[in-house]
Amino acid sequence: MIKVQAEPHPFVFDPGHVALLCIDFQRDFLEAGGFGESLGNDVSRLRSAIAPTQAVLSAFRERGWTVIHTREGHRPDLTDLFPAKRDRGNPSLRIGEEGPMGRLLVRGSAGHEIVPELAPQPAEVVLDKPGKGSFYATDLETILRARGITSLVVTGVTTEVCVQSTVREANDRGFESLVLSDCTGSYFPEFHAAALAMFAAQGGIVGWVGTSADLLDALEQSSVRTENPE
Ligand code: C5J
Repeated sequence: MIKVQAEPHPFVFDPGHVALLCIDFQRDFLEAGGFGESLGNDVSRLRSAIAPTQAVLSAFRERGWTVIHTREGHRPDLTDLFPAKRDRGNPSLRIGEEGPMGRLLVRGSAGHEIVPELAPQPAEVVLDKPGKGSFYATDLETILRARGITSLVVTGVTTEVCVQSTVREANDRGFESLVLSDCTGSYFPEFHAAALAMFAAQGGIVGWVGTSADLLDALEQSSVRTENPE
């Protein structure tokens, strides 16, 4: 078992049953001209999550552990887009309209792709979802159960929308989630802080919150123990 410093108490997981979730690191949310910017957001605020997530991704890849990337987006004919989602707010461009990176939040558009820094490798699962939560209208639960996954390390954007929905959905399905504070990000620093506080409050009512440094430290120590058994 591997033990990681976290709030509200250490996160303990079995390395044979863990997956890394990288939620919606898409150009549409992180780059200028995408869906995030169409809503009036400063997209540069999400970029601090990229470098620490790269380090965690590398650690999972080196160990051959499951990595799952999600992407929020819709079919090109928009048959899976509810009017309630399409018509919400007052964006400069709506979902499905043509922007500088192609049609906003539409599968196959350049903006729908994951940023190159965190691009999936061929063996990794890439899961397209029409909603905010990663379990809604996807086969994520089937994939996790088929692989015997019980613990999730969660990274992604945005903390209080797709990350929060996913971690709550995971919790209700019996998965244990460690959300990495520096590998998640929001256009609103106060929402980022509040969402993280909510996960770990009340004894970890939704999950655990930690840092990439503490996770990587725990992984390193467990490798040393495995290489030099006492
Ligand atoms: C949003 C997401 N914020 N991935 N999506 O609309 O968090």
